[in-house]
Amino acid sequence: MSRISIADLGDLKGGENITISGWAQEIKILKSVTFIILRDSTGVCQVTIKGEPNLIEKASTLTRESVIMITGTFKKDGISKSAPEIACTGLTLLNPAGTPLPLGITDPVEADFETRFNNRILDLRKPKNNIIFRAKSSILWGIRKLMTDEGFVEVQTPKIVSSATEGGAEVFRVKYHEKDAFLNQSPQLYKEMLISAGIPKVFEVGPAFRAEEHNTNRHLNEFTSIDIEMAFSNDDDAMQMLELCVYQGITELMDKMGKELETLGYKIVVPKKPFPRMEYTEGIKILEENNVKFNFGDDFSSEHLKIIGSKMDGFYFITGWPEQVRPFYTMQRDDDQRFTKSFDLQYKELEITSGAQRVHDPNVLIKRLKEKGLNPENFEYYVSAFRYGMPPHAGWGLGLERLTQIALNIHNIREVTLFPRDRTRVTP
Ligand code: AMO
Repeated sequence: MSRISIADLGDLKGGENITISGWAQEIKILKSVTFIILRDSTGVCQVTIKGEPNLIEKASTLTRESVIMITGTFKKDGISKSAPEIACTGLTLLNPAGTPLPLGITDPVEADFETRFNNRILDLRKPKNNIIFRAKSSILWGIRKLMTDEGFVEVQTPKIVSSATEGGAEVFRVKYHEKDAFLNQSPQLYKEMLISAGIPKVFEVGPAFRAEEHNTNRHLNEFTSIDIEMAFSNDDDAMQMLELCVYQGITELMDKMGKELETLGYKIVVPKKPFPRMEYTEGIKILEENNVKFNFGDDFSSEHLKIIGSKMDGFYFITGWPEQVRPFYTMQRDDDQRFTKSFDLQYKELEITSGAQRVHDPNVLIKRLKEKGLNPENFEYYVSAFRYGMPPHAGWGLGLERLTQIALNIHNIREVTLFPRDRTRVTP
């Protein structure tokens, strides 16, 4: 079936015979003329049927959102000002849509959230929602390109694992033959092990699972984690690579889709590098200046981060986190062990990345595991990778959904997730 897209019509001179397929968005039967508004993933066009009783008959039985194929002549200067026009000579119904539609694609009043996400495939047909996933793909492509150019190897690590990495309570347990296993919260341990395996720069884009009970606009139970790990590197090297990644991802989006996104109401702003850096202790000072009581060693809550973030413009790092709030694999500062060589990348109150230089001495790692109340025996497969020559290394994990949220200025993380998994939703 030879087929062109609606966007391709812009390249035609007029008068060509064409075949085009898509969804019948609207059908209007008037006295002297019948119109079908046809939509595909690239736009809408107007199909005009005049004086062809057979075609008018077929059009009159069409239901909205049926899939059709139109043959006809492209009219350069048709009557429609807003959409390209095709004078129809043939109409084939490829698959009818049932009625009533649970949700209208062009209805001016937005359906409620539950209806939208219960009928997500229809919700995704709306151009403003559909474009989000091309944008997400474009951001990821920008990052993938950069990482590959920088010599990183893209890897795939297990998602069914035997130990939790980021906190025991937030892990999904799965039955694995005779044993219990977990869904991976992060590729953390495996990406570090690969440094010892002689792959000095690794990156991975994959699902991460968190059994968090939160019901917020920034938490999912399954999200896409972009992870990197670099050998012979410290926290500063990792931060510089992160800055570059965020910049490249958003630049790719701007270059490829900036104009198109703007027509749908999204405004893309490419961030300026370098991103400002603030120490954890400076964050505490800001809170105290705002009369907020805060105990050293606590994590900042989203309310705290709202206050701190209001002082910052765009992306910024918070560095030098106390060891209490960072995982066992995080390296402590040489000069003051209360602090770690770690960082978060923030955008206002939203955390989009955590990273650090890691412990590379197996004895320190075992000590840190114990201090965090974890049993080193459960991590032996990981610790053993440190026993035979593990280089110093650093890396980070970046949430692709949160980065997409920020790039498009979208409030709820579910909007940038095709089929979100949250506290109450596991279908569709
Ligand atoms: P962390 O647990 O901070 O660090 O996660 C890294 C980034 O992943 C995203 N993220 C989430 N996105 C949506 N829903 C969630 N429930 C969720 N949880 C986390 C955020 C966050 O900044 N192993 C470390 C990374 C490292 O040090 O390399 C880790 O996973 O954007």
